[in-house]
Amino acid sequence: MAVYEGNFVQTGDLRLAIVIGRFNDLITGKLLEGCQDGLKRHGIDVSPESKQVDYYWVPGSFEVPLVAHQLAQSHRYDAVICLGAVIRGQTPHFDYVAAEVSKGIAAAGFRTGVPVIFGILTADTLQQALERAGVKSNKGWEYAMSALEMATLMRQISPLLSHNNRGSGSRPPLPTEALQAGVTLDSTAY
Ligand code: INI
Repeated sequence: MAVYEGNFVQTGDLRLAIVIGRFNDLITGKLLEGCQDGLKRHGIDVSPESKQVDYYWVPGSFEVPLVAHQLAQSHRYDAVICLGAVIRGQTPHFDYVAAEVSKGIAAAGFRTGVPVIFGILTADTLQQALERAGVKSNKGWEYAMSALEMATLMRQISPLLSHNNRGSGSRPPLPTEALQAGVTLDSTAY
């Protein structure tokens, strides 16, 4: 049996992209700060001179998936972190923006095989958003941790995949279920 899981320590050579929506930048700026804080404390250089992290600003959450998809498709990055804030009440099209951005971010990950982290804060009010963006806790930190965990996990999974068959000999490709979180693999079978 083999158990695969990501970690927060093998971060030295990870490359990350962060896509940030300017809309509601009072909130997204705070999410970015929390995200950078989490990355920095786990060994990632987040400075302006960084060769590990690149930042991409877009007008709003709706534009995030397109850029995230392009960046993931470039395979320059081990993970793409998407940051945005969609607040109900500020717009009648809250539901449209929220639905499209969540579907788009999920699609970007599925289509490219690169972890694309859903760091879009949805809230009913500005107050609620503020509380999750630094006043009580900062969700940006959690998004950073998800990126590190997924990036380090995918580095372990990648050599096992049939299209990237380094070192797996004549063993059959992994079943799709094996790529789901929490599944343990029988290493004698694969
Ligand atoms: N963009 C957001 O990131 N959050 C919102 O709450 C929001 N609202 O409320 O409208 C929002 N709208 C802008 C949208 O993301 C696009 O940038 C815009 O529609 C242009 O395509």
